[in-house]
Amino acid sequence: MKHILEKIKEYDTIIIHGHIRPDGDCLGSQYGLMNIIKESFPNKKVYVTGDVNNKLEFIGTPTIIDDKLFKNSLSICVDTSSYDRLSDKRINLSSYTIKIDHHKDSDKYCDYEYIKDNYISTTEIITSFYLKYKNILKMNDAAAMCLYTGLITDSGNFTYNNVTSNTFKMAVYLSKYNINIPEINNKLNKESIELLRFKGKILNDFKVTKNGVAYIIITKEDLKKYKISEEEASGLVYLISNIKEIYILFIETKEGIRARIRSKHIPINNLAKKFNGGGHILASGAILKNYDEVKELIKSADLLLKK
Ligand SMILES: [Mn+2]
Repeated sequence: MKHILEKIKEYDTIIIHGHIRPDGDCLGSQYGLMNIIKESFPNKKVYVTGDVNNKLEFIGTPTIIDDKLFKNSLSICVDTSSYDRLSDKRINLSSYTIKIDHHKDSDKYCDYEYIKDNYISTTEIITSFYLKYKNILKMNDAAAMCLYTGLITDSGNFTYNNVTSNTFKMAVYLSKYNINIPEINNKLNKESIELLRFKGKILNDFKVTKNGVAYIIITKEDLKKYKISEEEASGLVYLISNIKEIYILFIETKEGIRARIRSKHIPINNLAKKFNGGGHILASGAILKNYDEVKELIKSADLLLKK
């Protein structure tokens, strides 16, 4: 951690990268860290680069920055386990690269990597980093709001596996700042009529296998018909979470059929790996080439539950 602080001190330009389809933890980490660095070192130039998530624009809206800004800069990649998942991949243009992440099986692609896979969110790591060096670093309300948002989104409001006393400690600390907790919740939970109707469709159409894998397949036509974005639809895997042990959402995307695999107790990361995917023990994903692979994945998941 000391090394990260030293590198932040050393560089005048710092660029913060995140992953494709950024979530609350990704953007919360990007903007949380940006605000801490700006508040602590007002003369440094700090940029957030990468993809936008319209629903989370209250955290911040990244823009793709110019190539020339990378000259003599430090790139920090947050919440992004592999180079492929980076939304802005130009880290080779920077002089030095650091990764801060909480994913298991994080691939090495930076000069220095700080990985804590027992932390619920990357914002938990960044908050801990701040607290460790709070004699040097400064927090502000904006940073606290961003970091808190990552904490609640990646932890399912403090209900998931890997929520620890440290997670709560960080939440207690961040809540001392002027952040509007009900308002963050309102913004995260806001939904359109279309989305609500689409949820109805999922609840009607999901299937359950013999041994108890609940799954739903969402096609491109479904998205079009209900006027739902891929992003919104893929976030709905939780809708079928309370029926059975393993639950999967399949969604047709440009890259292929994306599978979001979730489990309550049985590890499913190896199942995802079998299909060239990966992720956490109880929350993994893969991109499938066709519906034969979809069938195969469902069958493999079903076998995991066979008594
Ligand atoms: Mn995360």
